[in-house]
Amino acid sequence: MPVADAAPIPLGLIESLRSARRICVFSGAGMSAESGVPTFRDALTGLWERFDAERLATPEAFHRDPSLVWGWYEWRRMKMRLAQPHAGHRALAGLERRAAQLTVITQNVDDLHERAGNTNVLHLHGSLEATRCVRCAAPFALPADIPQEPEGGRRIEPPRCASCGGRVRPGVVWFGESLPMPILQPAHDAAAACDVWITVGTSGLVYPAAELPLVAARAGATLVQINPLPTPLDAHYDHVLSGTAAQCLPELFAQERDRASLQPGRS
Ligand code: BV8
Ligand code: ZN
Repeated sequence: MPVADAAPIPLGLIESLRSARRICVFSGAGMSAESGVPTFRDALTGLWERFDAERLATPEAFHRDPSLVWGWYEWRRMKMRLAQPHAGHRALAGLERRAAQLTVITQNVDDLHERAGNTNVLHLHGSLEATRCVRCAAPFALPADIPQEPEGGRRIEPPRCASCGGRVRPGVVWFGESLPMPILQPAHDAAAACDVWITVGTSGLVYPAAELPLVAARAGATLVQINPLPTPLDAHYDHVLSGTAAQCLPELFAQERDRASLQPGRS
C-alpha cells in the first residue's frame, strides 16, 4: 500500500495530547496489518477467496460448514501467532506507562496490543484464543503450539467439548451476535469520558463499534484518525493523519514527548 509521507503533526494536536488526562485508542485490522496479520478483508485467500467475510464470520456459516469456518480461524490464528507487535503497538504501550489513563478499545481478535505491553485493552469482538463450546459455552483450551496450516488453508473439523460433546467455536463475536455488555459498556463509558480519541486502522463500517468515535465526539473529545486511506467517518475528526499505524503512532508520541520535555513539570 503506497503510503503518503505523513504530514507534520499539528501543534494543536500535540497540545491536546499533552494536556489530556484520559486517552482512548480505537483500533481495527489496519493496526495489525504491518505485523503481517491480514486485515479482515485480506483474510479471504485460498480456500476462502470466494467467500464474503461478513458471511463467513457468522453462526449460520459455522452451522452450515463447521470445518470450513474452523479451518479459516485456525489459519488466522497461525498468522496471529507468527506475527510480532510493531513500533505502533510499542508506542501505545509506552503511552500507557506515561499517560494518566489510556484505554485501548479494539475490534481486533489478535493479542498484539497485550503482547506489546498494553494492559487496559477492551476486545469488542472477542479473541481468537478464547475458544468455547457452541452448546454449553464451556471454555476449551487450545494446544499451546502454533497451528501449522497450509498457506491456502484447509478444512478442519472443530474439536469437541469434553463435557457435552458439542463443537468448539472461536471466542469471537460473529455478525448477527451481540457484543458482550461487560466489554461494550466500559468501552462506551471510556469514549464518553476521554479528552483525546485516536482511531487507528479501521474502515469504520461495522456497528455498533463504529458508533464509539461519535460518542467521544459528542462528549467534546479531540478526535484523531490514523489511516493511509480516507474513511467514511473522516469528516467527524479534528485531525486526520494520512499514514500507517507503525509510522504515525511513534511519530505522534515522540513529538508529544519532545514537546513535553520542553515544558517544565511534565515527564
Ligand atoms: C450486532 C470478529 C446486535 C469476527 C467482527 C447498523 C447499521 C448497519 C449494520 C448493522 C448495524 N447494527 C448491526 C449491524 C449488523 C452488523 C454490521 O455492522 N454489519 C456491517 C458490515 C454493515 N453488526 C453486527 O452484526 C454486530 N452485532 O449488531 O448484534 C444485532 C444482532 C442482530 C441484528 C441486528 C443487531 C457484530 C459485529 C462484529 C462482527 N465481528 N470480528 C472475526 O474477526 O472473524 S467484525 C470484523 O470486521 C473486525 O472485528 C472489524 O470490526 C471489522 C473489519 O473492519 P476493520 O477492522 O476496519 O478492517 P477493514 O479490513 O475493513 O479495514 C482496514 C482499515 O485499515 C482500512 O481503512 C485501511 O485503509 C486501514 N489500513 C490498512 N493498513 C493500515 C491501515 N491503517 C493504518 N495502518 C496500516 N498499516
Ligand atoms: Zn459443551
